[in-house]
Amino acid sequence: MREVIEKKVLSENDRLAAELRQRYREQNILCVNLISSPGSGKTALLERTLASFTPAHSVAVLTGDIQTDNDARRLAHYGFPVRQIVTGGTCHLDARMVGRHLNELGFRGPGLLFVEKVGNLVCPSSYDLGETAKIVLLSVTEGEDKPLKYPGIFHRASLMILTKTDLLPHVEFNPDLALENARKVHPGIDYIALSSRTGDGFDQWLHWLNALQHKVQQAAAAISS
Ligand SMILES: Nc1nc2c(ncn2[C@@H]2O[C@H](COP(=O)(O)OP(=O)(O)OP(=O)(O)O)[C@@H](O)[C@H]2O)c(=O)[nH]1
Ligand SMILES: [Mg+2]
Repeated sequence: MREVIEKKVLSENDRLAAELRQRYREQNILCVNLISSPGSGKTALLERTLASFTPAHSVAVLTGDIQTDNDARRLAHYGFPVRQIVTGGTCHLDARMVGRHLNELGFRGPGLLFVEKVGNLVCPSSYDLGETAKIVLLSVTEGEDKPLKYPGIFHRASLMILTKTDLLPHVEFNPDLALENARKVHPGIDYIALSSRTGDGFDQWLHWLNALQHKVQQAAAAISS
């Protein structure tokens, strides 16, 4: 019985996610989702990323949490539209929540939409939100085995970001082994190591985002021509 209900909920979510995907395509929005365990540095990555943009950038953020609007308050300092989605206990965002908050935010493309998911490596990976790309963050304090323990999200993500690399001298963590484990699960996954504290690796991250945005724009131009 529980399985039947779960399947129904997921198929309704898939329908709404398809609507979001269509909307992103029509409005030329690049939507990237950030997924990680609690505290791996999703909001810190967004803070430094937003700080690197000029006011002319078309960018918005939806950030999910079970409780509090702490992350939205942190991100609002950079002058771009930001909205907190408080799930009130649910461990993931679903497509309905994203659609509703996107309407309230009033963000229209073309542009870049970041969605920070509720900190969790399990539940968020099953919910399609219509995004262009999923990005999984792993911090150097979490252990190299996480891609093997939580393969679902590493399998679905286009990019793995190793975060908090400034802490590497203080922890026992082997980045090569973490990447090797991620590529056992998903051989084609892209990889960037960075620190939101020092900014190391940010050039590579911003370049990755630009390249993806360019690819999406070219695909949209090819469809409309
Ligand atoms: N040293 C160091 N600390 C970091 C870095 N990035 C984030 N932190 C710290 O790690 C803690 C958690 O960072 P957040 O950005 O809030 O992590 P999060 O993934 O958004 O957390 P949730 O939204 O609660 O899941 C904070 O104390 C940050 O200051 C980093 O690159 N280096
Ligand atoms: Mg956060």
